[in-house]
Amino acid sequence: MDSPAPVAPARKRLVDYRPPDWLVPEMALRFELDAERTLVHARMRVRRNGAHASALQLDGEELELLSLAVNGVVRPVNAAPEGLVLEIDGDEALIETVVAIRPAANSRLMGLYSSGGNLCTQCEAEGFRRITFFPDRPDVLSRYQVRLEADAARYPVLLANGNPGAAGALPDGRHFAEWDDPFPKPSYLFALVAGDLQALEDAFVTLSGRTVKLGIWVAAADVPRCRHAMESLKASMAFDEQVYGREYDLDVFNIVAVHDFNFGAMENKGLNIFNAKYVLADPDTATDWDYDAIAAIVAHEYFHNWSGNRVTCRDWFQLSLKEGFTVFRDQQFSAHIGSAAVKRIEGVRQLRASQFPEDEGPLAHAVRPESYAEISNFYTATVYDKGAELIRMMATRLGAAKFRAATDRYFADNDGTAATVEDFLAAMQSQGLESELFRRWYEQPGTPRVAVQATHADGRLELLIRQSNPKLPGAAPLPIPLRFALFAADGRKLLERDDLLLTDAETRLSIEGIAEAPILSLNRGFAAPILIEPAPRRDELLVLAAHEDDPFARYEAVQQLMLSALTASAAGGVAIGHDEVVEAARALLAKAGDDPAFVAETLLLPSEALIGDRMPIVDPEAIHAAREELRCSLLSALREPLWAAWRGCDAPEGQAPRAKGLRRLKGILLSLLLADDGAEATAAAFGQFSGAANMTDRMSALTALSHSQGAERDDALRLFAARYDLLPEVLDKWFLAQSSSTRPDTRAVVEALAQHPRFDARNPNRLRALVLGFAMNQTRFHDRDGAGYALLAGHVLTADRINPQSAARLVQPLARWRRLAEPWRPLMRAELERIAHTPGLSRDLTEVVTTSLS
Ligand code: 0A1
Ligand code: ZN
Repeated sequence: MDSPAPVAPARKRLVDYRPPDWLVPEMALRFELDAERTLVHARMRVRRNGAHASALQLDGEELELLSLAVNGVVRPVNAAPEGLVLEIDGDEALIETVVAIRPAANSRLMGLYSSGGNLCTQCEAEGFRRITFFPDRPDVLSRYQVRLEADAARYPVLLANGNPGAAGALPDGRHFAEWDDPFPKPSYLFALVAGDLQALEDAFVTLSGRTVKLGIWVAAADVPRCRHAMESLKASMAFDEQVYGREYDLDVFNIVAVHDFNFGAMENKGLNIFNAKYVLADPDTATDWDYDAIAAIVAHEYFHNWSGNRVTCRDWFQLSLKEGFTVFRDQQFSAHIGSAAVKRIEGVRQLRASQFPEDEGPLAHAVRPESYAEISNFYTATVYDKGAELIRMMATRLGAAKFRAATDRYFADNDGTAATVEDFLAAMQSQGLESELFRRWYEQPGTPRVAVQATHADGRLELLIRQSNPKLPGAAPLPIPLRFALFAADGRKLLERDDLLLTDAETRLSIEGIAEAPILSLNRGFAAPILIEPAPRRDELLVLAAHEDDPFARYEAVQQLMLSALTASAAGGVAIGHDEVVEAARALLAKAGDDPAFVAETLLLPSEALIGDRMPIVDPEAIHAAREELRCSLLSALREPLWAAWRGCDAPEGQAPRAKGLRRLKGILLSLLLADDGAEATAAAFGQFSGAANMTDRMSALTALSHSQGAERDDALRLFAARYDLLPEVLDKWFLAQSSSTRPDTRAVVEALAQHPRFDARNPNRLRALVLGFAMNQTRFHDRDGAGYALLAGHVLTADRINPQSAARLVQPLARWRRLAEPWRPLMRAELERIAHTPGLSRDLTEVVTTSLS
């Protein structure tokens, strides 16, 4: 090794939280905008917070300090690289600074940066310190007044938070615009945008009759592709009024789409900034999945106006206070505008695909972590999605009316403040929730296991229910709402219970009047984010698959049948349980026309990653072989019904739920029809591709073809690239289709695509499509010689010099080395070590790598 092992970076701890020494009630900012060198003039009124003699500490990063004055008295400019420390006499002061920053050179996409010729900002979590000196922490709330000045031709549109004020011309072809935000906010919610943009405009009249002007700002050519985002915004505003009593509070609400963005979108007060992928849509360029994601993310950012902005977080350990709650709110919205059952199935699939593995691996952390080195690494599935599951459990336990009363209380008690998880729990407790118990969920990492032993005799069923958490043996038991039902062997439902709350490590239940030994259906509706052990037997699952009336539980029964066949086959090398899966699939196909969306979700085989998660040691080759074998069994047993169902999937255009369900089913059937890469299916896929009237059908055909050896595959890829060359978010689909291919040449293709003129390692979307797409490709990432891991490690190291947040996310597939079988395990570990021993790594990447190796 060429350098010593890296030292884990210093960590901040929740227990060390102290209120800020100084507050900043008012902040006035003037920007002289320029891509190369922007000048930021800040005037802030600071006030001592309590009786103490501490200096005023201002954070700053990559700022060139040009001048500094305290109460009008100029001070020498000798800023430390990490900020300024100012001794202040008296309890109040006026601090004036001028700094220079370099947006065009900002490849981290944090602070003020340039994207596609426009200027924009990203301040969450700690980006504001890259714009000006400030106590950059969420419990310092200020009233902002902002003046933007820029070249009028290059940046005709100037936007910031709050309501618009004066605007006009300046000498030398420049102009200005002023913005005033009456709501005190933390610095992470600050935003500005300057660019050559046009808006799709609309208006919304609030519950109390105020008219809000809405604008979605994009390049002129993209304006027609903003309609769906606008409809989603208006629907979100109405939903938050109806379901939560929350009204919008400014005169304007603006959204801006940018092509270079680290995450999905950002809830800056009155000026949301979005990754363009989650704004732009029309039937020719966006799949139904894209449409749904846009609606969900527009809603998510809008809902933050209350859960996040009006009530913000005291410190970053409380991140899930705003994120878990807001994800739950956007999930409710998606269920409301689509099919609740299908949304729940999709939500659980996502939770199991990203959060469960996180909770089992070295990067596991509590929903409210106790420490972090780099907060950007904690925008995780655990904080977001498990956090949402915790809110869901509380909402279910209280029931809709009390949950609403509790959220009203939370908003009323904490409006205009920076709150904690305890504040939320207190509001829930006011309506009767067992908040002291639920708090444990925020503190314990790991997915709880619930094991149920049933004994039946003399008409009585005895259940012994045990909970455990392998991450934290002996931890205090969690409150687990366990919804369950009992079924007879002939499918009759014998009993249903929705109100059971497990509070102990062991719970005994005795149920009288059960004539025969029943089949248990546990965790219906996935009411709790837990693993049930053991799964029911295959004969029991067939009964549940046919007779459960809870749609999630019915879905789950089929998935369990598949998983039990797949894990057994992968471990034993012989096909096991295929007949039951075929039987369940045949029954589903027979009912495909009734509920195509449900049938689609249920027919979809568990991913190779999920199969691996259910096995003690992961052998990627055995898992791939087992899954392919099951696909082929399904195809050979059900060839005719599959073809018939695929032909029956023609859907009307548009976003009606049934049409979307039919298209989803069509895509899943097509991929099954291609299980043996037969000529007839390949031709059919190409036919679907070239005849498609929408992106959903086109993309499902391209994805199915991407694995094929047929000549149609290359033709389809070529046609797609030619058609969408100039639309970056669409071209990402083309990169992803190739990096996710199961073909043996995929690694070579990915290496070639990294040299493609349209590949750009500085663009997070493109990097994800090509490199993360490949790293998630369980079939091709795990080469026996470790070349796939080396490829990823190379991109991680390059990315780290450009954008540490990107690098820290890209490296995470390597964190799973411990669970892999030989020969993969040491090869993956070696690549992590290679990264770890590279000098000059960012704090972001160092934290992930050292935690993964420890
Ligand atoms: N609060 C945003 C997530 C977000 C976090 C950090 C970002 O920049 C590095 C951007 C967005 C949300 O939950 O949508
Ligand atoms: Zn959020």
